[in-house]
Amino acid sequence: MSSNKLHVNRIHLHFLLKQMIRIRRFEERCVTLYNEEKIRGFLHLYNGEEAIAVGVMQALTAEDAVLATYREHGHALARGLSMDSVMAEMFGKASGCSGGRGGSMHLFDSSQRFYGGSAIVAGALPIAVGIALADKMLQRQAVTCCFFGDGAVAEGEFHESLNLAKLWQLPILFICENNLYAMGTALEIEHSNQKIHLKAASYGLAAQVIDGMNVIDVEAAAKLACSAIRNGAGPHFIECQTYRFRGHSMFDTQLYRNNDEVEQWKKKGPLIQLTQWLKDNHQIEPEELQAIELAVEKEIDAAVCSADAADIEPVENLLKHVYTEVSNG
Ligand SMILES: Cc1ncc(C[n+]2csc(CCOP(=O)(O)OP(=O)(O)O)c2C)c(N)n1
Ligand SMILES: [Mg+2]
Repeated sequence: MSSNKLHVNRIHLHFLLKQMIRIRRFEERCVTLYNEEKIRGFLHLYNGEEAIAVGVMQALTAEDAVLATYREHGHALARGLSMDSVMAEMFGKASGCSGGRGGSMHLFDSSQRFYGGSAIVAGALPIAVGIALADKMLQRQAVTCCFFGDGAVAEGEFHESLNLAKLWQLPILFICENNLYAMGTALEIEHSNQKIHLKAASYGLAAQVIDGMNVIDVEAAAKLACSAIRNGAGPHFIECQTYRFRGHSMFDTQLYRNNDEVEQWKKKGPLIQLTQWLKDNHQIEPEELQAIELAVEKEIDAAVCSADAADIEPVENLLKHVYTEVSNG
């Protein structure tokens, strides 16, 4: 683990660890709830990738906009959506952040400028371009941060979006979560050039590749990029190398990868890495770690309890939130 941690204060390191633990434990509980059929539909877990959402979020302000994929529970929690509202959404309840209409893949909260959650691979990129263009035209001092997977890089929308973002010098931070697989398709059988950041550089974006398992490195890179963007340097691109420890979604036989590979990556997982470093450098006591785990468990228990007790939206609301009002005449 890099020595730059020595320059980060203890309280902040504990905060980062807690955020990653919140996401990990929240999703572990979601697995149980899924098996109990409290949560239905698709469920894609961020297990192993937590350092990216948590690290990048440290560079953003409340004015900035955030977009993510269908693997976005971590981004929503790290952005500051309450666990209650995210859990209720997982249950499909009216008190959920998307009114129970979105579920796991469509977490949304415009009050936090968290614009989803999108089931379409690469679907968030053109939306990010639109949001950043609007912010620029309205002279709002905001960065739009768009998270997406390596699978998005094979889509035309990726190339169109990067091109326009650079052409119009838009304030966008593109974060590619390169976990080596698009569902069951390995990067090397999908891409002629597997150095994703070079594709971004070819459109003129400032682009780099970093260790996405190291939350401090992620935070540092995101802060540098955001500060350049805020100073008018145009869009930036960070490829974060990472790995998902579980299957693509709840149903995945994982025949496309072997167990050794998974175990090797688990050894450098973001929680293990930071916890070990804190212990080795006498920056965390066992009781402090226990207190974090306990506080997270309580928060999750409360979120499950309130989601369970919440109502589903009444059927009279069925036609609300569609583009056109339906006339009775
Ligand atoms: C436009 C589109 N094509 C195909 C799919 C089906 N699909 C769902 S997830 C996925 C793979 C995406 O991989 P990646 O972007 O690397 O994200 P990861 O799951 O690894 O986080 C595909 C092809 C989709 N949802 N949208
Ligand atoms: Mg992927």
